[in-house]
Parts: sequence; C-alpha cells; structure tokens
Amino acid sequence: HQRWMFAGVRLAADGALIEETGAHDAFRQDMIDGLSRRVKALPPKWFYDAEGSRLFEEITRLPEYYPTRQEAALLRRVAPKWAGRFGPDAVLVELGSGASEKTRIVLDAARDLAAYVPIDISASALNEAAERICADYPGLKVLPVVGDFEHLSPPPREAGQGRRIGFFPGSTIGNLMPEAAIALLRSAREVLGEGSLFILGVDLVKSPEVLVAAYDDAQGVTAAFNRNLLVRANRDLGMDFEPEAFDHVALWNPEHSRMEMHLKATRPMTVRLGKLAFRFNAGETVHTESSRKFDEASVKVLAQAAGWGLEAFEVGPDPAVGLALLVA
Ligand code: AVJ
Repeated sequence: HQRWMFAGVRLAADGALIEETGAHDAFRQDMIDGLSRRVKALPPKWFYDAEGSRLFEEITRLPEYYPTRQEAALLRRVAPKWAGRFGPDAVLVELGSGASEKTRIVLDAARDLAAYVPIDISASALNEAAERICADYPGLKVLPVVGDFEHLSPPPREAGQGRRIGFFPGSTIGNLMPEAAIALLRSAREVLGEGSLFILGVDLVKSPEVLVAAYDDAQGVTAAFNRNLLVRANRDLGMDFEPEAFDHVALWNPEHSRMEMHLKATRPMTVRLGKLAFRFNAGETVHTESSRKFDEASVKVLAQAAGWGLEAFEVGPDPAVGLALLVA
C-alpha cells in the first residue's frame, strides 16, 4: 500500500516518521514560559512521547477510566447511521489519532472511504497505528501527518476530492481552553471545507466522585502518566526534576466544569534547565492538564461559535459520554 510523508517531519533510516521539526525547541520554550508563571503550568500535549502514549493506552484500559470504553460503545451504535451521510470517496481526518483504535469503528461502518489522514504529535504512536491500519484496510490510502492538531493544514492532494470528515474523539477537545477549542474548530472548518462533517467526542459532566476516580486510579497509572512529563523533560531538555518528589493531584473544578491534574512539590526545590533555575516552594503545583466536561448545550455553543451547526448529539449509558455530529 501507499503511504505519504510530509514536510516538517524527520525520517529514520527505515523511513519511519520521527518527529515534527522544531518540537524540541517548542517544548523547551513552553517549559520556560510555564515555569516562569506565577501559577506554574505546562501544556498537556507534551505528555505524549512514546512512553506517555503507551501510558495513556494503559489508562484507557483501567476500570476507573470509563471515557474510552463508553465512547467506543456509543460510536458502534451511531457510526453506521452517520457513515450513511459521508458520500463517495470521503476522507477521514483524525485529530490526535494515537493508536487509531476507535477509528476502526468508523472505517468498518464506512467501507468506501478513499483516504484516512491520522494526525498525531507522537511519531512512534502514529507510525505503529498507520502500519496496522494499512495492513488491515487494503485499498485505503493512509496519509499520516506528525504534528500538533492546533496547526492544521489541508489534507494532501492524494486524498482526493471527496467530502472531508473530521474525527476528534476521546474528549481531547476538553484539554483546550474554551477560546483555543473554538479556534481549533474554526480552523478545522476552514481546512476541511464547505459541506464537511465533523464527529466530536466529549466527556459529560457527572458526579465528582466518578470523575476524580477516572483521573486518580488505584494502580497509579495516571500518576505515572502525569509524572512522565518530568521524566521527559529530564531526558529531552537535560533538566533535573525528581519526579518522585512530586505528588499527583486530580481535582474537579466546578467553576470551569473541568477536571484538573497538577504535580505538587512535596518539599522546596530548585530545578534547572541549562543556566536557568526555577524555584518551587513546598506544596507548590504545576498545572499539567485541564479536561473540560460538557453537556449538549455547551457543545452547541462551542460548535456554533466556530461556525459549525450541531446536526446530532447522542448520549451513551452511564457513565455517559457524548458524540456530536457537526456540519459545515
Ligand atoms: C486524551 C485528553 C482525552 O483528558 O481524559 C487521561 C487524557 N488525562 N487521564 C483526558 C488523560 C488523564 C485524556 N484525553
């Protein structure tokens, strides 16, 4: 089968995609900016190196982490219905494709897709997923793009002229601040074009006990995922964090309708990045992720603010997640 690569990507000797050019510098700059703030914070996209992507896949199989399972079940129910609207030679563009496991539900429901464009920040996860999809769906053009879905470019020409179907499952949109989420959906509408569809997965507001358990599991996998950001900073940026000196904190923020993850310094310390030094007081936190929780009304507001219409909204069984079908 055919695969295409894109500019801005480094290649290994075997032709595998390695990483987005400039990712290292961007990580370094985000680290400096984030640790210089009065309230320290880092963007969650840096969780997803090879180990972070592996840990996230492990999270999706935890008993407490319901969103992946619940969304897959709901997608199995609605995909056949929604795929009926794709039309001939449609192109599925997935934002933050990771292991591309849920993609299979859509690919199975829409056997006449022309191309699949998975976009992911983790080159290792993207390569492995693209190889597996290539092997299992002969005849489907797989056009992987290593990169940050906040900087979308139009699908490659090889994808053809069929209707564009955006696919953004997993409530990853919840990681973005409201303005950034609107900006992303607006740019997706521009890039995918008139007449396109967009399948958006969102986690729904529910009892704080269920939410907190999902982000603070008994086995400590989510804690390891959170701390891996520091492990990665040590390896990629030569920093000297002591990951074990930080506690994993997961809390529900009702004012902003979001789960938050933080890393909390258990004692005073100084962390270095080259010649720079960052001071932590005992108990000081780094805010590493916000995961917004929605309802139908807040999804509608978000979609419409970005120029999309909310065509359908489906809610699964408890603990419930939602799937929205947007039309350009
Ligand atoms: C991949 C962004 C959807 O926010 O639930 C899982 C990441 N963080 N456990 C989420 C995550 C902690 C996840 N998303």
